[in-house]
Amino acid sequence: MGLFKNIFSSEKKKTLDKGLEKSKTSFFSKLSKAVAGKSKVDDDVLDTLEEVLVTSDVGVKTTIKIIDRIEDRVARDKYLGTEELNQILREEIAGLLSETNTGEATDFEIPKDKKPYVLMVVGVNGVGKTTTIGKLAHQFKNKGLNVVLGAADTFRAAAIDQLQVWADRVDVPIVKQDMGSDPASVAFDTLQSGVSQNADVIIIDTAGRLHNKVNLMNELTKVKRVMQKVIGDAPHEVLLVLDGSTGQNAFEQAKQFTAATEVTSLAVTKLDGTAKGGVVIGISDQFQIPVKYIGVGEGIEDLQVFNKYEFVDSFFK
Ligand SMILES: Nc1nc2c(ncn2[C@@H]2O[C@H](COP(=O)(O)OP(=O)(O)O)[C@@H](O)[C@H]2O)c(=O)[nH]1
Ligand SMILES: [Mg+2]
Repeated sequence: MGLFKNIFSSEKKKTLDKGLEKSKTSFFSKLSKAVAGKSKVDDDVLDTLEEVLVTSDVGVKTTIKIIDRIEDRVARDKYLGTEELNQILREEIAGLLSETNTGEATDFEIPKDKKPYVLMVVGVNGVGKTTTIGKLAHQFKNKGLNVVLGAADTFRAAAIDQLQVWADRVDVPIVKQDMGSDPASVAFDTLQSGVSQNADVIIIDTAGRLHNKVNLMNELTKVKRVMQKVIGDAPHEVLLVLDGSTGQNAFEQAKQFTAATEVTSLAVTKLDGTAKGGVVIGISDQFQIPVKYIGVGEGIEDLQVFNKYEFVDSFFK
């Protein structure tokens, strides 16, 4: 068992390393420039370091915390090379994230007394909701759980088709209606179907146009209310999906969504192929809601449970 676990985690780590390559390269080259020709940590180096973190999408508040920690730790005017500075950064950021009260990385735990367990997925259009649902369904299925998908993004026909493609790929049932039908009605049908099939997990896809509009939030509230007619305490999880490649924009969306609707966990997607991976560090530090998953590719296996330490380790290698 131990051996398999190690093989699996090293595969996982490789995908993560590869996914974060762009963020890393960009960060490292900025960091190297910041300390090039410097022989000690002076105000100038700290200012530049601050700039490097902010431009790597870590966010201003988290950056200030990191700089404070480094100031406390490193004696002023001490000589430090890029490697050493990087090592200190890694330790301080890992330390900072370990103090957030969102706990250790875990999968969604499906409690035995919540059957079916209802997971509602929300987020702005294009962030990766449907893809993340497909990947999650695959993971649940691999654990031997019966999954039912609900196509409550009825805004575009393509959105329904896309969830159907994932349902076929993963080989799980899907409940859908025509484009333009009431999302709450689809959610209702899905929960009824899930109950009658004795499903373990139900995942509801939702539309995500215009997160800053009151009607989207009203629609989500209505979807929830209607689901509760079938399962009183549904949804058990509301997963907000954020597109990591949009950097600070993802941060803004997290702020707006969590203010407007109850979100219980976060997923940050598209960390592969972007230099903005630092945003996960800021989000993880600033929100009380745990980042549960990260998307590191378009493939079915490219969704990882977010582990703060692994992430920092990959980012600052
Ligand atoms: N590279 C990459 N692409 C992703 C990831 N997650 C989703 N995508 C792509 O992002 C696009 C939008 O995803 P989709 O699931 O349709 O977003 P939705 O509108 O929120 O449902 C699709 O082309 C996906 O393949 C990821 O982790 N990495
Ligand atoms: Mg979609």
